[in-house]
Amino acid sequence: MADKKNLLLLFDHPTEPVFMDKGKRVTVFDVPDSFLTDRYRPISNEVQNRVGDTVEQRIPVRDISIPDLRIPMSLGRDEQFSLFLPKHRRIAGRLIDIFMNMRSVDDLQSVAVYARDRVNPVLFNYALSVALLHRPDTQGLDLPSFSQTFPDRFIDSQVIRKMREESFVVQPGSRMPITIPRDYTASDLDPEHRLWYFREDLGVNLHHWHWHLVYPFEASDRSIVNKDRRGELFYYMHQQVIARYNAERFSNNLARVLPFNNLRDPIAEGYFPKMDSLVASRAWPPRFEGTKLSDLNREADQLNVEIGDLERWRDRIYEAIHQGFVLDEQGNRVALDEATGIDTLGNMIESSILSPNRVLYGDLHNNGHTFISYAHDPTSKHLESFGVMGDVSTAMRDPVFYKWHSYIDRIFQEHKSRLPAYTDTQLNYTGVSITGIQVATNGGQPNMLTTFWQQSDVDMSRGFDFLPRGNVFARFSHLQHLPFTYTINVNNDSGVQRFGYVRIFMAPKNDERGQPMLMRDQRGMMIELDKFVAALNPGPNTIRRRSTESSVTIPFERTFRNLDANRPTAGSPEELEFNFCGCGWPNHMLVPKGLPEGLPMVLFIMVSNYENDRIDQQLVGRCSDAASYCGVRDRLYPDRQSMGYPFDRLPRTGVDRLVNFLTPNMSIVDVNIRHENRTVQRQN
Ligand code: CUO
Repeated sequence: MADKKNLLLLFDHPTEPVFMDKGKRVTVFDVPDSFLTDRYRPISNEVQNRVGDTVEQRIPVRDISIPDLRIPMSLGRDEQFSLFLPKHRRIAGRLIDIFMNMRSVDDLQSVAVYARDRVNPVLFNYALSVALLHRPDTQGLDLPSFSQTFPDRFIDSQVIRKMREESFVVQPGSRMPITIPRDYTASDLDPEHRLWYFREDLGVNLHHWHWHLVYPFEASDRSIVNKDRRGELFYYMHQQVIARYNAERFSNNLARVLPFNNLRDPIAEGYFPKMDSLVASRAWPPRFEGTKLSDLNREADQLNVEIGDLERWRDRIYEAIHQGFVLDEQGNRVALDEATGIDTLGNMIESSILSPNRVLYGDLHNNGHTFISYAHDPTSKHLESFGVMGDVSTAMRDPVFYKWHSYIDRIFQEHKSRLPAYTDTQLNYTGVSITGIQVATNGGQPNMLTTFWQQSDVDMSRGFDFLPRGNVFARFSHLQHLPFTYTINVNNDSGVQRFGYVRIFMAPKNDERGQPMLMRDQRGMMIELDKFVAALNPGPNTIRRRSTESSVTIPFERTFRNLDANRPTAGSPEELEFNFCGCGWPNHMLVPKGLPEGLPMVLFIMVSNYENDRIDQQLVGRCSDAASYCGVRDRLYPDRQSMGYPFDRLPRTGVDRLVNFLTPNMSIVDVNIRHENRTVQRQN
């Protein structure tokens, strides 16, 4: 029987023919001759034995009759694949179905080997990833990081060239890491470029790609899409990205991002990605400053959408929000209520196939990505493909991503602002009060956080095709912070043991003009840092929690998942933990950069009554440690409150400042984030 782990080798060297050697142990698939493509079939002997004696492992591939692949093959091998294009989604859906429906791992392996050299490599990677994440017989597999398979989507093309040279000329043991320059996409003439370290961070982009992989918006098997509160999670994860981005803007003396709320306005910001697509062998197109959107009419992509369509969808969405209900396809009213309204809107605005009515409310957010990504060639006159906004692995690089998503968030907030405010009673936890909170780095001053730069090396060799084997490392600079610990003093006067859900957020203290923020502004800038359950014994309790335990983040090693090293022992509980997914905000980006002189922030901690919040379910054997933005695989979102609680709604009347919002089970403290402009090398 085929070993499911071998399927992962099919991700290696995505544009090389399938019979070429794979993996760190030289492994080849014994491909039936009839599976080879026309170029290689006549010389099968020659090509299949090209690695010769060095082969350490041969994987037999059964010759089965292959399902009809015409639809997946209708996308060219060297075209750019994008999930935002309906045509490509249909094609992907078909391939996912084929992979999902194979009866056994053996058959899946055969069809995947056959398909690999015939379908578009990015489409192949996506469809196989979705299938491996969702098939019951391929659970526990650890998908390779997308940045290692397609490094061209994450790093400068000049670096790629240097890495090729290094792998070609130098033996594996003597290769040096190639440094990705810190400032390669623009100069300081562009103020937006100050945010390069956020927008172009490998971990941030990997998180976003992974999130969309775990929460696809379309699949013919509805259960793949229909996950617990996925619409709400779409809203919340992206809302948090904007909140984080704005804190980074404050860390660079820039004002909050302005939403792209008039689709006919020119987009002030330009973006020149300086990346080449490995699959298309073309540069990712840039967008010049002041580019305007145009109606799209791209025959080959089956795209014919007008800006007017987007505006109509937007108006209908606003109308639904103001009326408090949406109309489903049968004309029934579906209430946008406190419990499920945001989830409905999330699916409707994104949109996913769970949208109550795609004819009426359209496909606003996805089309925004598409319009922006084709702004340079809306009619395909120049045969150009989409820009970085057209793909989830690259979209966050572009400043316009944040403008678009701020706008999308504004629509969600329109709904949230119409919900009743949480009352004192709802917010309070009778008998439980916080008497003090503090945050400190090891041996550091209380309530002072420190950030700096770090250089880390990531092995990119899986994605380097047609080159000698062996590791080849990219060295990149990223933000980092000193780890810290929260100390929370909580009194439990109830006389019995209770449980609290500890919710930790942070937001800038002042606005861009240096004025203390109003609660209604500040709540939108609250960054979730952590959420966890704590047992509260009668009397005083001291809770300590480390920043590395955050429910928002995953550790560096998991973001970059080096599958060969750092792997927990097979079968151990740690391995099960390791296996879930690379979804999770990268821990190195937990804390905003801050300013050299310190960025004043306010830390907020609330202990809510866990009895009201708890979801009873078993979490054993599933990675659930980055649940805040990613949920828990095959489980319910582990919090009964709305995502972003208690800041997801406007404060009750009379509360204009955060300090007036506090009930006894909440506390705030001023925190300063100081940035030290120094670079340390990560010790691997
Ligand atoms: Cu994640 Cu617009 O949804 O990028």
